[in-house]
Amino acid sequence: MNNQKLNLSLLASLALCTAGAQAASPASRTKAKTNPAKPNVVIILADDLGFGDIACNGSFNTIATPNVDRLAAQGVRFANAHATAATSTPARYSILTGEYAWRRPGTGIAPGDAAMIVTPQHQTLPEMMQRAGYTTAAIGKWHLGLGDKAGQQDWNGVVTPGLKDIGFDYSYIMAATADRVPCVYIENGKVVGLDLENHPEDSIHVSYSKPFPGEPTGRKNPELLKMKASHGHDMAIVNGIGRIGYMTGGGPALWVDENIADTITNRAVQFIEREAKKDDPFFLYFCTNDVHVPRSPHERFVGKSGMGPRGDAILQFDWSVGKVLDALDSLGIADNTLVILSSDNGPVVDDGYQDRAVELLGDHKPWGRFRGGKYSIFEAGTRVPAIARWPKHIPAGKVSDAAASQVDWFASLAALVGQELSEGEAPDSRDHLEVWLGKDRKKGRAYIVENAGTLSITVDDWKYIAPSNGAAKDNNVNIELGNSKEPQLYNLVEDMGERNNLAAQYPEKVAELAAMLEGVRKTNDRK
Ligand code: NG6
Ligand code: CA
Repeated sequence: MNNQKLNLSLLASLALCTAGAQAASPASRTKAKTNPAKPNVVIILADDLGFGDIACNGSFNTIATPNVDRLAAQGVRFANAHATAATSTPARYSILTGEYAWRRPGTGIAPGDAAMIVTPQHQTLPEMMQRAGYTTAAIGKWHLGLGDKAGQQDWNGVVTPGLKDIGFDYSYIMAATADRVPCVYIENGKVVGLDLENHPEDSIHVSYSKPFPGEPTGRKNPELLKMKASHGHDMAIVNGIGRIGYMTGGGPALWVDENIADTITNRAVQFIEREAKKDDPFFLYFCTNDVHVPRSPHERFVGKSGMGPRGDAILQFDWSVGKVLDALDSLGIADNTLVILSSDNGPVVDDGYQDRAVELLGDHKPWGRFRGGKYSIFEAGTRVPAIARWPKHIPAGKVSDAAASQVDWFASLAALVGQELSEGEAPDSRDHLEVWLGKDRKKGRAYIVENAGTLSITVDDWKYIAPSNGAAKDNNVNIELGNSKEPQLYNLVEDMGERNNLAAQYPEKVAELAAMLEGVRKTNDRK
Protein backbone atom coordinates (compact mmCIF):
# COMPACT_ATOMS: atom_id res chain seq x y z
CA MET A 1 0.00 0.00 0.00
CA ASN A 2 1.45 3.44 -0.92
CA ASN A 3 1.50 6.29 1.56
CA GLN A 4 -1.35 8.19 0.10
CA LYS A 5 -3.60 5.12 0.20
CA LEU A 6 -2.53 4.40 3.73
CA ASN A 7 -3.38 7.95 4.80
CA LEU A 8 -6.72 7.76 3.11
CA SER A 9 -7.62 4.50 4.77
CA LEU A 10 -6.41 5.87 8.12
CA LEU A 11 -8.65 8.86 7.68
CA ALA A 12 -11.55 6.64 6.72
CA SER A 13 -11.17 4.47 9.77
CA LEU A 14 -10.79 7.53 12.03
CA ALA A 15 -14.02 8.89 10.59
CA LEU A 16 -15.71 5.57 11.27
CA CYS A 17 -14.46 5.55 14.87
CA THR A 18 -15.80 9.05 15.50
CA ALA A 19 -19.14 8.17 13.96
CA GLY A 20 -19.28 5.09 16.17
CA ALA A 21 -18.50 7.06 19.31
CA GLN A 22 -21.18 9.61 18.53
CA ALA A 23 -23.73 6.92 17.83
CA ALA A 24 -23.09 5.07 21.08
CA SER A 25 -25.31 6.14 23.95
CA PRO A 26 -23.59 7.17 27.20
CA ALA A 27 -24.92 4.01 28.81
CA SER A 28 -23.42 1.69 26.24
CA ARG A 29 -20.11 3.53 26.39
CA THR A 30 -19.94 3.02 30.15
CA LYS A 31 -20.81 -0.59 29.64
CA ALA A 32 -18.05 -1.07 27.13
CA LYS A 33 -15.67 0.52 29.59
CA THR A 34 -16.55 -1.83 32.41
CA ASN A 35 -16.24 -4.72 29.99
CA PRO A 36 -12.99 -3.98 28.25
CA ALA A 37 -12.03 -7.61 27.88
CA LYS A 38 -13.25 -9.32 24.77
CA PRO A 39 -12.02 -12.86 25.05
CA ASN A 40 -12.30 -15.27 22.19
CA VAL A 41 -15.35 -17.46 22.67
CA VAL A 42 -15.47 -21.11 21.67
CA ILE A 43 -18.65 -23.12 22.05
CA ILE A 44 -18.12 -26.86 21.69
CA LEU A 45 -21.50 -28.48 21.26
CA ALA A 46 -21.64 -32.27 21.33
CA ASP A 47 -24.52 -34.19 19.82
CA ASP A 48 -26.60 -36.52 22.02
CA LEU A 49 -23.89 -36.63 24.71
CA GLY A 50 -25.57 -37.54 27.98
CA PHE A 51 -24.95 -36.09 31.43
CA GLY A 52 -23.29 -39.36 32.46
CA ASP A 53 -21.21 -39.71 29.29
CA ILE A 54 -18.29 -37.67 30.61
CA ALA A 55 -16.08 -39.14 33.29
CA CYS A 56 -16.04 -35.99 35.44
CA ASN A 57 -19.82 -36.17 35.86
CA GLY A 58 -19.35 -39.35 37.88
CA SER A 59 -18.59 -41.95 35.23
CA PHE A 60 -14.87 -42.50 35.89
CA ASN A 61 -15.40 -46.22 36.13
CA THR A 62 -16.98 -46.67 32.75
CA ILE A 63 -15.57 -44.06 30.35
CA ALA A 64 -12.35 -42.06 29.99
CA THR A 65 -12.69 -38.43 28.86
CA PRO A 66 -9.39 -36.88 29.97
CA ASN A 67 -9.68 -33.76 27.81
CA VAL A 68 -13.19 -32.94 28.92
CA ASP A 69 -12.08 -33.60 32.49
CA ARG A 70 -9.11 -31.27 32.01
CA LEU A 71 -11.48 -28.52 30.91
CA ALA A 72 -13.63 -29.16 34.00
CA ALA A 73 -10.60 -29.15 36.31
CA GLN A 74 -9.62 -25.75 34.93
CA GLY A 75 -13.14 -24.34 34.97
CA VAL A 76 -16.59 -24.79 36.35
CA ARG A 77 -18.70 -27.88 35.80
CA PHE A 78 -22.46 -27.48 35.83
CA ALA A 79 -24.67 -30.00 37.59
CA ASN A 80 -27.93 -28.32 36.62
CA ALA A 81 -27.49 -26.96 33.10
CA HIS A 82 -30.09 -27.47 30.40
CA ALA A 83 -30.57 -27.51 26.69
CA THR A 84 -33.96 -25.93 25.94
CA ALA A 85 -35.21 -29.02 24.10
CA ALA A 86 -34.62 -32.76 24.00
CA THR A 87 -33.70 -32.85 20.31
CA SER A 88 -31.20 -31.05 18.15
CA THR A 89 -33.00 -28.55 15.92
CA PRO A 90 -35.04 -26.80 18.61
CA ALA A 91 -32.14 -26.83 21.09
CA ARG A 92 -29.81 -25.24 18.52
CA TYR A 93 -32.49 -22.77 17.46
CA SER A 94 -32.62 -21.46 21.02
CA ILE A 95 -28.86 -21.12 21.28
CA LEU A 96 -28.58 -19.07 18.09
CA THR A 97 -31.70 -16.93 18.51
CA GLY A 98 -32.19 -16.68 22.27
CA GLU A 99 -35.80 -17.69 21.77
CA TYR A 100 -37.58 -20.86 22.90
CA ALA A 101 -38.19 -22.97 19.81
CA TRP A 102 -41.63 -24.00 21.02
CA ARG A 103 -42.80 -20.47 20.27
CA ARG A 104 -42.19 -21.14 16.57
CA PRO A 105 -43.80 -23.77 14.38
CA GLY A 106 -41.40 -25.68 12.14
CA THR A 107 -38.58 -25.98 14.64
CA GLY A 108 -38.81 -29.75 15.13
CA ILE A 109 -36.12 -32.19 13.92
CA ALA A 110 -35.28 -30.85 10.45
CA PRO A 111 -34.81 -32.94 7.31
CA GLY A 112 -31.59 -32.39 5.36
CA ASP A 113 -33.38 -30.32 2.72
CA ALA A 114 -35.20 -27.99 5.14
CA ALA A 115 -35.18 -24.28 4.40
CA MET A 116 -33.39 -22.09 6.92
CA ILE A 117 -35.05 -22.22 10.32
CA VAL A 118 -32.82 -19.50 11.72
CA THR A 119 -33.43 -17.02 8.91
CA PRO A 120 -31.83 -13.77 7.81
CA GLN A 121 -34.80 -12.04 9.49
CA HIS A 122 -33.68 -13.33 12.88
CA GLN A 123 -31.29 -11.43 15.10
CA THR A 124 -28.69 -14.05 15.86
CA LEU A 125 -25.99 -14.76 18.39
CA PRO A 126 -23.17 -14.63 15.82
CA GLU A 127 -24.50 -11.29 14.49
CA MET A 128 -24.39 -9.90 18.00
CA MET A 129 -20.79 -11.11 18.28
CA GLN A 130 -19.96 -9.51 14.92
CA ARG A 131 -21.35 -6.22 16.23
CA ALA A 132 -18.88 -6.51 19.06
CA GLY A 133 -16.03 -6.90 16.57
CA TYR A 134 -15.75 -10.67 16.52
CA THR A 135 -14.94 -12.84 13.52
CA THR A 136 -17.39 -15.72 13.63
CA ALA A 137 -17.47 -19.31 12.40
CA ALA A 138 -19.78 -22.32 12.48
CA ILE A 139 -18.09 -25.68 12.00
CA GLY A 140 -19.60 -29.18 12.08
CA LYS A 141 -23.18 -30.27 12.48
CA TRP A 142 -25.71 -27.61 11.47
CA HIS A 143 -29.27 -29.02 11.39
CA LEU A 144 -31.07 -25.70 11.08
CA GLY A 145 -31.88 -25.73 7.37
CA LEU A 146 -30.35 -23.98 4.37
CA GLY A 147 -31.73 -21.81 1.58
CA ASP A 148 -35.14 -20.22 1.56
CA LYS A 149 -37.19 -23.04 0.09
CA ALA A 150 -37.34 -26.59 1.37
CA GLY A 151 -36.12 -29.06 -1.23
CA GLN A 152 -35.08 -26.31 -3.67
CA GLN A 153 -31.43 -25.86 -2.70
CA ASP A 154 -28.84 -25.87 -5.45
CA TRP A 155 -26.37 -28.34 -4.02
CA ASN A 156 -24.26 -27.96 -7.16
CA GLY A 157 -23.88 -24.21 -6.97
CA VAL A 158 -24.08 -21.91 -3.99
CA VAL A 159 -26.64 -22.81 -1.35
CA THR A 160 -28.11 -19.46 -0.51
CA PRO A 161 -29.19 -17.82 1.73
CA GLY A 162 -26.79 -19.49 4.07
CA LEU A 163 -24.79 -19.02 7.21
CA LYS A 164 -23.10 -15.82 6.08
CA ASP A 165 -26.57 -14.26 6.00
CA ILE A 166 -27.15 -14.99 9.67
CA GLY A 167 -23.84 -13.83 11.07
CA PHE A 168 -21.22 -16.47 10.36
CA ASP A 169 -18.18 -15.10 8.52
CA TYR A 170 -16.95 -18.62 7.88
CA SER A 171 -18.80 -21.93 7.80
CA TYR A 172 -17.86 -25.53 7.19
CA ILE A 173 -20.88 -27.65 7.94
CA MET A 174 -22.85 -30.82 7.53
CA ALA A 175 -26.31 -29.69 6.38
CA ALA A 176 -28.26 -31.69 8.93
CA THR A 177 -27.09 -34.84 10.72
CA ALA A 178 -24.80 -37.68 9.72
CA ASP A 179 -27.82 -39.92 9.21
CA ARG A 180 -29.53 -37.50 6.79
CA VAL A 181 -28.68 -36.71 3.19
CA PRO A 182 -26.95 -34.81 1.64
CA CYS A 183 -23.81 -36.50 2.98
CA VAL A 184 -21.36 -33.77 2.02
CA TYR A 185 -19.56 -30.87 3.69
CA ILE A 186 -20.59 -27.36 2.75
CA GLU A 187 -17.98 -24.63 3.03
CA ASN A 188 -19.28 -21.07 2.79
CA GLY A 189 -22.32 -22.31 0.88
CA LYS A 190 -20.50 -24.61 -1.56
CA VAL A 191 -20.22 -28.36 -1.44
CA VAL A 192 -16.59 -29.28 -0.83
CA GLY A 193 -14.81 -31.49 -3.36
CA LEU A 194 -17.21 -31.40 -6.31
CA ASP A 195 -15.60 -31.07 -9.72
CA LEU A 196 -18.63 -30.82 -11.99
CA GLU A 197 -16.72 -29.43 -14.93
CA ASN A 198 -14.78 -32.64 -15.31
CA HIS A 199 -17.33 -34.90 -13.64
CA PRO A 200 -20.84 -33.67 -14.40
CA GLU A 201 -22.12 -37.12 -13.41
CA ASP A 202 -21.35 -36.22 -9.77
CA SER A 203 -24.01 -33.54 -9.67
CA ILE A 204 -26.02 -33.84 -6.47
CA HIS A 205 -29.76 -34.35 -6.21
CA VAL A 206 -31.65 -34.76 -2.98
CA SER A 207 -35.20 -35.86 -2.28
CA TYR A 208 -37.01 -36.58 0.94
CA SER A 209 -40.03 -37.99 -0.87
CA LYS A 210 -38.98 -40.45 -3.54
CA PRO A 211 -36.02 -42.67 -4.38
CA PHE A 212 -33.92 -42.01 -7.48
CA PRO A 213 -34.35 -44.71 -10.11
CA GLY A 214 -31.44 -47.11 -10.24
CA GLU A 215 -29.98 -46.03 -6.89
CA PRO A 216 -29.78 -48.73 -4.21
CA THR A 217 -31.58 -48.16 -0.93
CA GLY A 218 -31.18 -49.67 2.51
CA ARG A 219 -34.67 -51.10 2.21
CA LYS A 220 -34.08 -52.91 -1.10
CA ASN A 221 -30.39 -53.67 -0.78
CA PRO A 222 -29.56 -54.56 2.81
CA GLU A 223 -26.70 -56.71 1.46
CA LEU A 224 -24.82 -53.48 0.66
CA LEU A 225 -24.87 -52.22 4.25
CA LYS A 226 -21.90 -52.40 6.58
CA MET A 227 -24.11 -51.27 9.49
CA LYS A 228 -27.72 -52.31 9.49
CA ALA A 229 -30.54 -50.12 10.71
CA SER A 230 -32.59 -51.06 13.75
CA HIS A 231 -35.35 -48.63 12.82
CA GLY A 232 -35.68 -46.20 9.92
CA HIS A 233 -32.46 -45.23 8.10
CA ASP A 234 -33.32 -47.36 5.08
CA MET A 235 -33.20 -44.90 2.22
CA ALA A 236 -30.03 -43.74 0.39
CA ILE A 237 -26.89 -45.77 0.99
CA VAL A 238 -23.72 -43.71 1.39
CA ASN A 239 -20.46 -45.26 2.55
CA GLY A 240 -22.27 -48.54 3.22
CA ILE A 241 -24.70 -46.89 5.64
CA GLY A 242 -28.43 -46.39 5.14
CA ARG A 243 -29.63 -42.80 5.61
CA ILE A 244 -32.79 -40.76 5.98
CA GLY A 245 -33.66 -39.23 2.59
CA TYR A 246 -32.53 -40.03 -0.94
CA MET A 247 -29.63 -38.63 -2.88
CA THR A 248 -27.63 -39.22 -6.03
CA GLY A 249 -24.24 -37.96 -7.07
CA GLY A 250 -21.62 -36.40 -4.87
CA GLY A 251 -18.76 -38.63 -6.03
CA PRO A 252 -15.59 -37.69 -4.14
CA ALA A 253 -17.51 -35.03 -2.20
CA LEU A 254 -19.40 -37.67 -0.21
CA TRP A 255 -18.12 -37.85 3.30
CA VAL A 256 -16.54 -40.90 4.84
CA ASP A 257 -18.12 -41.22 8.26
CA GLU A 258 -14.92 -42.55 9.81
CA ASN A 259 -13.18 -39.26 8.93
CA ILE A 260 -15.84 -36.76 9.98
CA ALA A 261 -14.33 -35.99 13.38
CA ASP A 262 -10.87 -35.50 11.86
CA THR A 263 -12.20 -33.30 9.08
CA ILE A 264 -14.28 -30.93 11.16
CA THR A 265 -11.87 -30.81 14.08
CA ASN A 266 -9.05 -29.88 11.70
CA ARG A 267 -11.22 -27.12 10.26
CA ALA A 268 -11.91 -25.82 13.75
CA VAL A 269 -8.21 -25.83 14.60
CA GLN A 270 -7.34 -24.12 11.31
CA PHE A 271 -9.89 -21.39 12.00
CA ILE A 272 -8.42 -20.83 15.47
CA GLU A 273 -4.88 -20.72 14.03
CA ARG A 274 -5.93 -18.23 11.37
CA GLU A 275 -7.75 -15.96 13.78
CA ALA A 276 -5.14 -16.12 16.52
CA LYS A 277 -2.83 -14.10 14.27
CA LYS A 278 -5.33 -11.25 14.01
CA ASP A 279 -6.18 -8.47 16.43
CA ASP A 280 -9.92 -9.02 16.52
CA PRO A 281 -11.33 -11.68 18.80
CA PHE A 282 -13.11 -14.71 17.35
CA PHE A 283 -16.28 -16.62 18.08
CA LEU A 284 -16.32 -20.30 17.12
CA TYR A 285 -19.47 -22.41 17.22
CA PHE A 286 -18.01 -25.90 16.88
CA CYS A 287 -20.61 -28.66 16.70
CA THR A 288 -19.30 -32.18 16.71
CA ASN A 289 -21.03 -35.03 14.93
CA ASP A 290 -20.20 -37.29 17.88
CA VAL A 291 -21.98 -39.04 19.47
CA HIS A 292 -24.92 -39.00 17.04
CA VAL A 293 -25.78 -42.02 14.89
CA PRO A 294 -24.49 -43.53 12.70
CA ARG A 295 -21.56 -43.96 15.05
CA SER A 296 -18.60 -44.78 12.85
CA PRO A 297 -15.52 -43.47 14.61
CA HIS A 298 -12.08 -43.53 13.07
CA GLU A 299 -10.28 -46.85 13.35
CA ARG A 300 -7.89 -45.48 15.96
CA PHE A 301 -10.84 -45.35 18.39
CA VAL A 302 -12.47 -48.61 17.34
CA GLY A 303 -12.66 -51.09 20.21
CA LYS A 304 -11.02 -48.70 22.65
CA SER A 305 -13.96 -48.03 24.95
CA GLY A 306 -15.15 -51.61 25.26
CA MET A 307 -18.66 -50.30 24.63
CA GLY A 308 -18.72 -50.54 20.86
CA PRO A 309 -19.15 -47.59 18.50
CA ARG A 310 -21.11 -45.42 20.95
CA GLY A 311 -18.40 -45.52 23.60
CA ASP A 312 -15.70 -45.20 20.93
CA ALA A 313 -17.48 -42.11 19.58
CA ILE A 314 -17.31 -40.59 23.08
CA LEU A 315 -13.54 -41.15 23.05
CA GLN A 316 -13.42 -39.50 19.65
CA PHE A 317 -15.43 -36.54 20.95
CA ASP A 318 -12.96 -36.21 23.80
CA TRP A 319 -10.12 -36.30 21.27
CA SER A 320 -11.73 -33.41 19.35
CA VAL A 321 -12.00 -31.42 22.57
CA GLY A 322 -8.31 -32.11 23.24
CA LYS A 323 -7.33 -30.90 19.78
CA VAL A 324 -9.14 -27.59 20.28
CA LEU A 325 -7.66 -27.11 23.76
CA ASP A 326 -4.18 -27.97 22.50
CA ALA A 327 -4.51 -25.41 19.71
CA LEU A 328 -5.47 -22.71 22.21
CA ASP A 329 -2.52 -23.70 24.41
CA SER A 330 0.06 -23.84 21.67
CA LEU A 331 -1.05 -20.50 20.26
CA GLY A 332 -0.81 -18.97 23.73
CA ILE A 333 -4.44 -17.80 23.72
CA ALA A 334 -6.01 -20.20 26.23
CA ASP A 335 -6.06 -17.52 28.95
CA ASN A 336 -7.88 -15.18 26.66
CA THR A 337 -10.50 -17.66 25.49
CA LEU A 338 -13.79 -18.57 27.08
CA VAL A 339 -14.59 -22.18 26.25
CA ILE A 340 -18.10 -23.49 26.84
CA LEU A 341 -18.70 -27.19 26.29
CA SER A 342 -22.15 -28.74 26.28
CA SER A 343 -24.52 -31.06 24.41
CA ASP A 344 -27.62 -30.33 22.34
CA ASN A 345 -29.80 -32.87 24.14
CA GLY A 346 -29.67 -35.97 26.28
CA PRO A 347 -28.45 -39.45 25.39
CA VAL A 348 -29.96 -42.30 23.41
CA VAL A 349 -28.45 -45.76 23.15
CA ASP A 350 -30.22 -47.35 20.17
CA ASP A 351 -31.10 -44.46 17.86
CA GLY A 352 -31.74 -46.53 14.77
CA TYR A 353 -28.64 -48.57 13.87
CA GLN A 354 -27.53 -52.01 14.99
CA ASP A 355 -24.27 -50.86 16.54
CA ARG A 356 -24.47 -53.04 19.68
CA ALA A 357 -24.68 -49.97 21.89
CA VAL A 358 -27.36 -51.61 24.05
CA GLU A 359 -25.59 -54.95 24.41
CA LEU A 360 -22.21 -53.43 25.27
CA LEU A 361 -23.34 -50.66 27.60
CA GLY A 362 -22.47 -52.62 30.76
CA ASP A 363 -22.58 -50.40 33.86
CA HIS A 364 -22.27 -47.17 31.94
CA LYS A 365 -25.20 -44.79 32.48
CA PRO A 366 -25.32 -42.15 29.75
CA TRP A 367 -28.23 -40.45 31.57
CA GLY A 368 -26.39 -40.35 34.90
CA ARG A 369 -28.90 -40.50 37.74
CA PHE A 370 -31.72 -38.96 35.74
CA ARG A 371 -34.77 -40.52 34.16
CA GLY A 372 -35.49 -40.56 30.43
CA GLY A 373 -33.08 -39.53 27.69
CA LYS A 374 -33.12 -37.85 24.30
CA TYR A 375 -36.72 -37.06 23.20
CA SER A 376 -37.90 -37.09 26.84
CA ILE A 377 -39.44 -34.44 29.07
CA PHE A 378 -37.87 -36.22 32.04
CA GLU A 379 -34.60 -34.69 33.19
CA ALA A 380 -32.19 -36.72 31.07
CA GLY A 381 -33.74 -35.18 27.96
CA THR A 382 -32.27 -31.76 28.56
CA ARG A 383 -30.01 -31.88 31.62
CA VAL A 384 -26.78 -31.97 29.71
CA PRO A 385 -23.07 -31.87 30.41
CA ALA A 386 -21.84 -28.28 30.64
CA ILE A 387 -18.42 -26.85 31.43
CA ALA A 388 -17.08 -23.31 31.16
CA ARG A 389 -13.42 -22.37 31.31
CA TRP A 390 -11.79 -18.97 31.17
CA PRO A 391 -8.58 -19.00 33.20
CA LYS A 392 -8.38 -16.27 35.85
CA HIS A 393 -12.00 -15.26 35.26
CA ILE A 394 -13.78 -18.51 36.02
CA PRO A 395 -12.79 -20.32 39.21
CA ALA A 396 -11.01 -23.59 38.53
CA GLY A 397 -12.30 -26.99 39.56
CA LYS A 398 -15.65 -25.84 40.92
CA VAL A 399 -19.05 -27.43 40.54
CA SER A 400 -22.10 -25.26 40.02
CA ASP A 401 -25.58 -26.22 41.16
CA ALA A 402 -27.07 -23.06 39.71
CA ALA A 403 -30.04 -23.47 37.38
CA ALA A 404 -28.58 -22.71 33.96
CA SER A 405 -30.00 -22.76 30.44
CA GLN A 406 -28.39 -22.56 27.03
CA VAL A 407 -31.04 -19.99 26.05
CA ASP A 408 -29.09 -17.52 28.18
CA TRP A 409 -25.83 -17.82 26.26
CA PHE A 410 -26.97 -15.07 23.90
CA ALA A 411 -27.70 -12.37 26.51
CA SER A 412 -24.86 -13.48 28.80
CA LEU A 413 -22.31 -13.30 25.99
CA ALA A 414 -23.78 -9.92 24.99
CA ALA A 415 -23.07 -8.71 28.52
CA LEU A 416 -19.57 -10.16 28.33
CA VAL A 417 -18.70 -8.36 25.11
CA GLY A 418 -20.50 -5.14 26.03
CA GLN A 419 -23.42 -5.31 23.63
CA GLU A 420 -26.85 -3.95 24.43
CA LEU A 421 -29.69 -6.07 23.09
CA SER A 422 -32.40 -4.30 21.16
CA GLU A 423 -36.10 -4.75 21.82
CA GLY A 424 -37.11 -8.14 20.49
CA GLU A 425 -33.56 -9.45 20.14
CA ALA A 426 -33.03 -12.80 21.89
CA PRO A 427 -36.44 -12.46 23.57
CA ASP A 428 -36.12 -15.38 25.99
CA SER A 429 -32.45 -14.95 26.77
CA ARG A 430 -31.31 -13.37 30.01
CA ASP A 431 -28.00 -12.07 31.12
CA HIS A 432 -26.79 -14.74 33.54
CA LEU A 433 -23.12 -14.11 32.97
CA GLU A 434 -22.52 -14.58 36.69
CA VAL A 435 -23.82 -18.11 36.34
CA TRP A 436 -21.86 -18.96 33.21
CA LEU A 437 -18.68 -17.49 34.67
CA GLY A 438 -19.15 -19.65 37.76
CA LYS A 439 -19.61 -16.76 40.19
CA ASP A 440 -23.19 -17.63 41.11
CA ARG A 441 -22.94 -21.37 41.68
CA LYS A 442 -26.09 -21.79 43.75
CA LYS A 443 -29.16 -20.03 42.46
CA GLY A 444 -29.04 -19.33 38.75
CA ARG A 445 -32.07 -18.40 36.70
CA ALA A 446 -35.50 -18.25 38.33
CA TYR A 447 -36.86 -21.21 36.39
CA ILE A 448 -35.99 -23.76 33.72
CA VAL A 449 -38.39 -24.58 30.91
CA GLU A 450 -37.83 -27.86 29.08
CA ASN A 451 -39.38 -28.88 25.79
CA ALA A 452 -40.02 -32.37 24.44
CA GLY A 453 -43.41 -32.13 22.81
CA THR A 454 -44.93 -31.10 26.09
CA LEU A 455 -43.33 -28.49 28.36
CA SER A 456 -42.10 -28.58 31.92
CA ILE A 457 -41.06 -25.86 34.31
CA THR A 458 -38.70 -26.22 37.26
CA VAL A 459 -38.51 -23.71 40.07
CA ASP A 460 -36.10 -24.44 42.93
CA ASP A 461 -36.77 -28.04 43.99
CA TRP A 462 -40.01 -28.49 42.07
CA LYS A 463 -40.60 -29.65 38.53
CA TYR A 464 -44.02 -29.58 36.92
CA ILE A 465 -44.69 -31.43 33.67
CA ALA A 466 -47.75 -30.24 31.74
CA PRO A 467 -50.26 -32.97 30.83
CA SER A 468 -50.10 -34.25 27.26
CA ASN A 469 -51.52 -36.93 25.01
CA GLY A 470 -48.10 -38.06 23.79
CA ALA A 471 -46.87 -41.65 24.20
CA ALA A 472 -45.40 -42.55 27.57
CA LYS A 473 -42.57 -44.44 25.93
CA ASP A 474 -40.77 -44.69 22.59
CA ASN A 475 -40.20 -48.41 22.25
CA ASN A 476 -37.84 -48.07 19.30
CA VAL A 477 -35.30 -46.16 21.33
CA ASN A 478 -36.46 -47.62 24.65
CA ILE A 479 -36.84 -44.23 26.30
CA GLU A 480 -39.58 -43.07 28.66
CA LEU A 481 -40.82 -39.85 27.13
CA GLY A 482 -42.49 -38.64 30.33
CA ASN A 483 -45.85 -37.82 28.76
CA SER A 484 -48.94 -38.31 30.86
CA LYS A 485 -52.53 -37.10 30.62
CA GLU A 486 -52.23 -36.23 34.30
CA PRO A 487 -50.16 -33.34 35.63
CA GLN A 488 -46.84 -34.44 37.11
CA LEU A 489 -44.96 -32.86 39.97
CA TYR A 490 -41.57 -34.01 41.18
CA ASN A 491 -39.29 -32.85 43.94
CA LEU A 492 -35.95 -32.98 42.15
CA VAL A 493 -33.92 -32.61 45.31
CA GLU A 494 -35.48 -35.56 47.09
CA ASP A 495 -36.33 -37.48 43.95
CA MET A 496 -33.83 -36.70 41.22
CA GLY A 497 -35.01 -39.75 39.27
CA GLU A 498 -38.59 -38.42 38.99
CA ARG A 499 -40.24 -41.52 40.41
CA ASN A 500 -42.84 -40.08 42.80
CA ASN A 501 -45.48 -37.95 41.19
CA LEU A 502 -46.59 -35.65 44.00
CA ALA A 503 -49.20 -33.74 41.99
CA ALA A 504 -52.16 -35.17 43.92
CA GLN A 505 -50.47 -34.36 47.22
CA TYR A 506 -49.58 -30.74 46.39
CA PRO A 507 -52.35 -29.32 44.20
CA GLU A 508 -51.40 -25.76 45.11
CA LYS A 509 -47.84 -26.26 43.91
CA VAL A 510 -49.19 -27.73 40.69
CA ALA A 511 -51.47 -24.72 40.21
CA GLU A 512 -48.65 -22.28 40.97
CA LEU A 513 -46.20 -23.85 38.52
CA ALA A 514 -48.85 -24.38 35.83
CA ALA A 515 -49.72 -20.68 36.07
CA MET A 516 -46.07 -19.74 35.86
CA LEU A 517 -45.56 -21.90 32.78
CA GLU A 518 -48.64 -20.31 31.24
CA GLY A 519 -47.09 -16.92 31.96
CA VAL A 520 -43.88 -17.88 30.15
CA ARG A 521 -45.91 -19.24 27.25
CA LYS A 522 -47.78 -15.96 26.88
CA THR A 523 -44.95 -13.52 27.07
CA ASN A 524 -41.25 -13.71 26.55
CA ASP A 525 -38.80 -13.66 29.36
CA ARG A 526 -37.39 -10.18 28.99
CA LYS A 527 -40.78 -8.47 29.02
C1 NG6 B 1 -34.89 -39.33 14.41
C2 NG6 B 1 -33.98 -40.42 13.89
C3 NG6 B 1 -32.77 -40.48 14.80
C4 NG6 B 1 -32.10 -39.11 14.86
C5 NG6 B 1 -33.12 -38.06 15.30
C6 NG6 B 1 -32.57 -36.66 15.28
C7 NG6 B 1 -35.10 -42.32 12.83
C8 NG6 B 1 -35.79 -43.63 13.02
N1 NG6 B 1 -34.68 -41.71 13.92
O1 NG6 B 1 -36.01 -39.21 13.58
O2 NG6 B 1 -31.88 -41.44 14.34
O3 NG6 B 1 -31.57 -38.76 13.63
O4 NG6 B 1 -34.23 -38.08 14.43
O5 NG6 B 1 -31.60 -36.52 16.25
O6 NG6 B 1 -34.97 -41.88 11.70
S1 NG6 B 1 -31.09 -35.10 16.63
O7 NG6 B 1 -30.15 -35.29 17.70
O8 NG6 B 1 -30.45 -34.56 15.45
O9 NG6 B 1 -32.25 -34.34 17.04
CA1 CA C 1 -28.80 -34.21 19.16
